[in-house]
Amino acid sequence: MVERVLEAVAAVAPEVRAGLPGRRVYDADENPSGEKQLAADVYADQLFEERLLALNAVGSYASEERESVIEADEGDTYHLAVDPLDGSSNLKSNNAMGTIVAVYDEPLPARGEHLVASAFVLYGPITTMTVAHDGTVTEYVVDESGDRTVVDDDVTLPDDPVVYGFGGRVPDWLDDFEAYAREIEQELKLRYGGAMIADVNQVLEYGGVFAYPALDSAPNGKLRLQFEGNPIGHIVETAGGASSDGARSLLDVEPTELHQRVPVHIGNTSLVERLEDALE
Ligand code: P6P
Repeated sequence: MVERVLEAVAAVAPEVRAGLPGRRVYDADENPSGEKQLAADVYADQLFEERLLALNAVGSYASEERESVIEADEGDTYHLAVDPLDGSSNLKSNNAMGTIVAVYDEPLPARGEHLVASAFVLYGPITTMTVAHDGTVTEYVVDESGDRTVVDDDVTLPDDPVVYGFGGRVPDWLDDFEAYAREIEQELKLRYGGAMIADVNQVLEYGGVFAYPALDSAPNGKLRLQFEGNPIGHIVETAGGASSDGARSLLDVEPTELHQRVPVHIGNTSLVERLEDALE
């Protein structure tokens, strides 16, 4: 049944991509996290809500762009948390961005261990979709009709890390994180583009570490547990890597409210373990 959800996400992706060029302006509203909304954010959110809530197995739809969960008239198997256009601020600079879909089997907010599947669509030079389900990560190319073709049926982090990307402003980093960052920047190549999905995909492809850490100005970081931390942690851990809020797997973080933020660190297990040691 989860395949129906994934098919629907792939089917919407080309429409989202086609709708981007005319929607690079900011709407009047802000999202529940207090971030300005692009017309593209609202458009993508409406498309995904319409198509996903229409599926019998979907019991509810939650979005980074909306204050509360939308209950389906019927269906109660899956509860979706969607970031319709992650990194949409990259639209104005014509850089990559993505969609994240988390499929939980419990009402939201839910722990990451209740993820049945996690997926992201990357709107890069090519539209790809990466899915963690049943212990495997699969990468697809999505064509203009929304059909998927497998390009990697067992995505696994390379053993030798190559890239790193750390969010937040350096003066805002906590001292222990900064010390870790100073070590990593001597060892790896900087790859940070301002859209989590594109940066995480660099880590999946080349090996390394991505983090949006706790900051002096934001002790819980910037990224949202339900919509970003859990699904990306699920994908990276399924691909043989690790995730952490600084102390534990993101999938073990106790959910308290729908839009709660969490420090996010993902990548090769050795690099994530070094980070946790540095933050102890
Ligand atoms: P900054 C995009 O707004 C996002 O939520 C993530 O996709 C990305 O990793 C992060 O925020 C970028 O934040 O502070 O670098 O603009």
